[in-house]
Amino acid sequence: MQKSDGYFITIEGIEGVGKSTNIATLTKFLEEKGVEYIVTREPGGTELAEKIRELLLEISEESITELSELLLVFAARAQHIEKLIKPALQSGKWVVCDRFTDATFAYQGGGRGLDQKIISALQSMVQDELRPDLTIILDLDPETGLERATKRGSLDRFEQEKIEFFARVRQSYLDIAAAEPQRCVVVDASKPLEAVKSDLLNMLEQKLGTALQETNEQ
Ligand code: Z5A
Repeated sequence: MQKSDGYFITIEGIEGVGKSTNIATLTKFLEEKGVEYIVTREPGGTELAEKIRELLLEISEESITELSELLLVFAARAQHIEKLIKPALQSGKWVVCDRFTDATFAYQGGGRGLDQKIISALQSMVQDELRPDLTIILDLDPETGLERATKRGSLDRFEQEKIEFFARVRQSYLDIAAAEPQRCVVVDASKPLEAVKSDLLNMLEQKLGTALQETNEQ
């Protein structure tokens, strides 16, 4: 990416962790700083990728194999990157994405137990050099996350997994954060919403100073 390109932020965590809720805080922050941005999500973000999302989330009679699930996730991502993410970044917009490839390492890798090397190979093939500039990992114990998700309504195919599955997903996210401290920030999402919001805003002020200055100078 060129210097004039936008900044790529992803937000991650297990179900019910509060991604949607905290994206609202993040986008309000960007608006106040005068940043042009788009918000998108994975799987999804384009018409075709949203159709793939439906296939991934619906509960159907024919079970999806682990490899099919992985390939569907990357098929949606390939479309999303070429049709939405890259054009937005190249036009100087910031991109806020609800989940990205860390979710694949966490769910298909940690959760399902698929080989990380296969995921890395697909990542290189589909994304080339594209990686998030900042990844916010909202961290919460799976019991609380599922409790929050359950209160919200009926559960999708992933949300019906056992608690052990989500414990592995959570651990994978924490491993990613430990391996890439420059890119990833872990926010404790078990606190009351106002406290999470305040932690998030403090972190954004600290982390985004240079990027905001560069954007405003362009
Ligand atoms: N998936 C995958 O397997 N591989 C991949 O590569 C990708 C995805 C990209 C869809 O994702 C599924 O796709 C996902 C993994 C898989 N698995 N599932 N399920 P999704 O992001 O659309 O699904 P989700 O995780 O269920 O997200 P969500 O439904 O949007 O939840 P959320 O955004 O994290 O939570 P929320 O809606 O903001 O908050 C949930 C409730 O908790 C709500 O009532 C809030 O008011 C409340 N809340 C939030 N924060 C707090 C605090 N701090 N205290 C108390 N209550 C709170």
